[in-house]
Amino acid sequence: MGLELYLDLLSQPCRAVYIFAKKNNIPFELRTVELLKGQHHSDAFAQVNPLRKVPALKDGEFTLAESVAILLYLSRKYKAPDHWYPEDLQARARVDEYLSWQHTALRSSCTRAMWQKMMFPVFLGERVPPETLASTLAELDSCLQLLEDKFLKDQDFLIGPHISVADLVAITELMHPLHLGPSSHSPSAPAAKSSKADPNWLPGTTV
Ligand SMILES: N[C@@H](CCC(=O)N[C@@H](CS)C(=O)NCC(=O)O)C(=O)O
Repeated sequence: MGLELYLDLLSQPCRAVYIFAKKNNIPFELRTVELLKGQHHSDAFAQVNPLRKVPALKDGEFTLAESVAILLYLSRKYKAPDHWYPEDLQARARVDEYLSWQHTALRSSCTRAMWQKMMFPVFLGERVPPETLASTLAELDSCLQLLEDKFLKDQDFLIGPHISVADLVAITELMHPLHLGPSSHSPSAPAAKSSKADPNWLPGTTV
């Protein structure tokens, strides 16, 4: 059996892995794991990823969890063009810096905003206190400001003039707040730059 990717495209890190594999013509079998049906808790999936989260990868007998590890594995194994994960020591360190930062910063802010603005009220019928939501959105705003000030600056992409895995990880996270409506700090700068300024851009359509 060749490469298998266990994904649910509702998930941001799964979309980053999916776009990367598609864009780089990496042959894989898509194994859909429907989170909303709880399929990630099945015993069969636990054999692939005992952490019971998507994305996950199986390559022969080798299994791997964590989107960043999966992206880097694919990039190395399939020798993706250099700009995705540059060989240059300092350029690579910049990508690593972003990938390390985003877990506890942009990813957690975007996820919290999505749950409080959409998942709790719309799917679970639970009201989120306005002050809780306001504080979450303020935190998201300051995170977006850091994203611009520290990483994007006046560049086209997070690491410079070319797209890297950092941009994929960022844009798939940013799609959530973009679809939740405007915020006082527009996340459109990095998203727009990486998406050629089309607010309707969806991954997979233009990359
Ligand atoms: N750090 C992990 C996060 C993976 C993750 O949180 N996946 C979510 C979907 S976005 C999941 O599988 N959630 C199921 C659960 O927590 O029960 C990564 O980057 O791959």
